[in-house]
Formats: sequence, C-alpha cells, structure tokens
Amino acid sequence: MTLDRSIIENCALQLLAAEQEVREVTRITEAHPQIDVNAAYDIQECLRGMKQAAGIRIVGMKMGLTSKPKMQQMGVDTPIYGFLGADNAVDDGAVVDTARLIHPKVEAEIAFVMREDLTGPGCDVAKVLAATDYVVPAIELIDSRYENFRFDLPSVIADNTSAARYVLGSRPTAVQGLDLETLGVVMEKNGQVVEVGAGAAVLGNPAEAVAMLVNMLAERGQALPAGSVVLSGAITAAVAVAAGDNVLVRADGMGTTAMRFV
Ligand code: 0L1
Ligand code: MG
Repeated sequence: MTLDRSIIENCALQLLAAEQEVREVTRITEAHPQIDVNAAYDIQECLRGMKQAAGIRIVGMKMGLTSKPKMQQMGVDTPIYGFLGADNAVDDGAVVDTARLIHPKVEAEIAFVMREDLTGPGCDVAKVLAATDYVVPAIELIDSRYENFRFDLPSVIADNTSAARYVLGSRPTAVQGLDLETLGVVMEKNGQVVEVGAGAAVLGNPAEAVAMLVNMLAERGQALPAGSVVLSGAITAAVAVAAGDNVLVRADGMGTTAMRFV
C-alpha cells in the first residue's frame, strides 16, 4: 500500500530519534496497523534519506531473517534487508560503547565486498561470486529500537532491520575456491565458545542471500553498487552483550574479527 507521506516521515523521525537518544519506542504498527511490507520499506528509505541528509554515507546493505528458525519465528518465508551507514562501521578489535546502545546483540556473519555493480532481476549465486571482490568474517551488532526487542515484520523493516554496528575481518579472502556452504564459523564471548555454525545456515549459501538482496532491490528499482559491503545474514543465533564483554568471530581459513564492549 501507499502510505500518506506525513505518516512515513513521522515514523522515520520517531525511529531516528529513538536511535539517537538511545531509547525504546512502541512498534510503529500499534499506531498505524495499515503499514505493510511495502510501506515499511518506504519508511526505511525515508530514514536512510534523513541520515544521508545529515551527512552519513551509505556504505552497504545487510540481509536479515536469513535462517529458517528466524523466518519461522516471524512467520515469513522471505528474508528482509536494510542499509549500512558509515556510522555503523567499527574498526576490527575496536571498542563499542554500550551507553550508545539500547539492548545490543551480536551475530556471526560473512561479509561480501563487491567489485562490480549487480542488478536484478535474475541475479544468482554465480553472478554474485563473479561480482565479489572478497569476503571477510563479520560481526553484526543488532539493536532493535523497539521495546524488549519485540516487533512484527513491517515494524522491523522500517527500523532498518535492527542495524546498529558491524565489524569486518582484516584479511580479505577471494571467493574463488572457497566452499561457502561448509565454511565453519565460531563465535567466542570472553574466551568461551558460545555459538558455532556453517555458511549453509544462511539460505543454504551466503551468496544466495546476496543474490536475493539484489533481486529484492530490483523490485524497488534499485541496484547494488560496486564497493558495497554486504552482511549476508546471521550464521549463529544472536547473543546479548554488555559492558566488559569481548566478542570474537573466527571463520575457517578467513581469520578473525572482534569487538570489545565498554
Ligand atoms: O540481522 C538480522 O538478522 C536481524 C534482522 C532483524 C530481526 C532482529 O532484530 O532480530
Ligand atoms: Mg544480521
């Protein structure tokens, strides 16, 4: 559906303020139950425009709800996407201030860095691999702006799929010769292994998630530009973090990446 422009802008402003002021808000669908997935992406785009107008550069995209358990939990059969701003990026091993976050959780992911533009429809794994510059292990920090991390599908899409921070590994690896499906990933928190998984947890292959992103963008007349970072989706469950925690993700043959929390 097409939502009144003033409702789109009000919802985007509310979510932006929640992020900036580090406070929870009520799901936007409580006040506006008519918001569907299409209208939710309109709100996400409005939020993106507000951040760009404030000088934030868009550096990439992310996929969310890419695992079967998460899709089942939300009662959907299609993942969702969001955008990554330069203000979301954290240097490998750097400190993240939890005072700037509401209720942070971390996920182990594989990030793609694109060498060529990709345009849908019809994007597939082969096209993604051919257009990829390199892959690195990543940690995505999600931080829903909604009370108790509870939302419905349109609400979480409008909230930029809970995107908050991300860190990339420092050792770029070419995709050629990598088996992304059996790629093993381990997440450690404070030196203890807390999650393990394999690339196949992401739609059978993380490159499949990137292809799906490109095809979903095409439905809204958009493309994935060269140079984009793409977080392909969680390989592990999301793990809550707090000040004092150290999180490290290791991907088989691809090195590690880490975040420290104060
Ligand atoms: O990156 C993700 O998979 C998160 C998508 C949004 C749902 C959530 O916040 O758990
Ligand atoms: Mg994620």
